[in-house]
Amino acid sequence: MDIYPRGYDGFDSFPKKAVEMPPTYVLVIALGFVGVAACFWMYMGLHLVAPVPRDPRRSEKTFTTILPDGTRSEPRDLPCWIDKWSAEKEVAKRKQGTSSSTPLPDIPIDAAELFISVVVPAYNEEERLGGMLEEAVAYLQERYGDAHAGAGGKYTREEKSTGGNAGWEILIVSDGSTDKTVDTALAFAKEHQLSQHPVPVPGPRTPKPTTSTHIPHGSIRVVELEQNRGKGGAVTHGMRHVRGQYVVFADADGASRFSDLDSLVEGCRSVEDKKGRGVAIGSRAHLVGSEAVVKRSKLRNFLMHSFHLLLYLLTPRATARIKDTQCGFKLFSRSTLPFIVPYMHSEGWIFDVEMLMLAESANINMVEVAIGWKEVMGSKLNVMWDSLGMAWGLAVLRLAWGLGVYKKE
Ligand SMILES: Nc1nc2c(ncn2[C@@H]2O[C@H](COP(=O)(O)OP(=O)(O)O)[C@@H](O)[C@H]2O)c(=O)[nH]1
Ligand SMILES: [Mg+2]
Repeated sequence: MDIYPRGYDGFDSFPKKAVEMPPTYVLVIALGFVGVAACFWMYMGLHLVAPVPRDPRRSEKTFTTILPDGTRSEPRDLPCWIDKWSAEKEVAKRKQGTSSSTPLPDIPIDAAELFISVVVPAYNEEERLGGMLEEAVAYLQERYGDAHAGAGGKYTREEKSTGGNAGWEILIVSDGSTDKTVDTALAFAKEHQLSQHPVPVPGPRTPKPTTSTHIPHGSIRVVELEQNRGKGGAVTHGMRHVRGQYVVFADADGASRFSDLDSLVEGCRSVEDKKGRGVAIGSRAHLVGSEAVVKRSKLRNFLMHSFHLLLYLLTPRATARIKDTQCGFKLFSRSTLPFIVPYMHSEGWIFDVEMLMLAESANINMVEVAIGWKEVMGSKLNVMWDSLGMAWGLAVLRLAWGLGVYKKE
């Protein structure tokens, strides 16, 4: 059937009327306005979506440990280098006045009290934490010795100068855990402090351990965040309260081979600048193609490669060159901390990238060190959602840096 009225012969039969275009300069001005408005709203929107870490609550600035008689301590004030440092910085700023454009001089932080601090972010880790701690304390005690006695371990005695610091501490930051993570940590500390031959706890690398390590009292401290913040929030909180000359963070599941810690310390020392600043990044890049990585789901590997591409495109040069930014085993020398920790924003999985970008922006040398790794059952990472979250987090982070929403002040 013919559905068009008689006489219709296509568009050409419509009356032709010339549409009058506005002059080019009007178009350019209008486009300019749209561009400026878009930037303005993006900038305002960024302020809304860019994470701003909340201040620590009173109880989060305390820790619990096991006393020499085996009882659980009352919450005690957690030593905190950053509070004193921030106050001194404020005073220096005021003295200098707002009009001065000369950069503030570096303000040093409290001196180290021991050789190494291990920060362990732990979110509902009652199952996995014990095995990780078993492996960690065996290594720490043997290598770095007893902080109380001032007696060093093998590393301190035989190998390198440690600036007079011996000993170690573990700071477990329970990230709003709702299971028995805290009790597990303190029960482990009690058993390993009181008994000369504690009952060993199986871990990912030693499913049937035969020996265990007696540890000095107070070397394991537990801090509890009132609400879950995410791995980045937990690690940053821990790093604000460390006493070590070196600081490493490690996952609670024991996925990284703890005995690779010395390689991180050595790696860091090899790149430290005159101010003693350096970062050593545990890396699993050499394992790509190996069983550990191939065993992961195809989706996880695909997302990993996409994330690498995004990182390469979005991050500045030195950070983009790091092959494995996400490894949960990174070490910082103490004098590096005030260039990174006070300026952290990311609460979730993308925090590693922010740490590296901050190090890069302060011209701190970074080195990647190959470490052993074992996928451990029970990961709470949701591959799909957390990957999307990381991509979003990275974009927000990059924009917030680029547009001056995040400042180093
Ligand atoms: N999933 C998760 N892990 C957290 C959180 N806060 C701290 N963590 C710790 O982050 C570390 C890595 O977590 P894991 O689930 O093993 O992730 P994966 O190794 O990337 O698969 C562990 O020590 C967790 O306990 C959180 O909010 N969610
Ligand atoms: Mg893990």
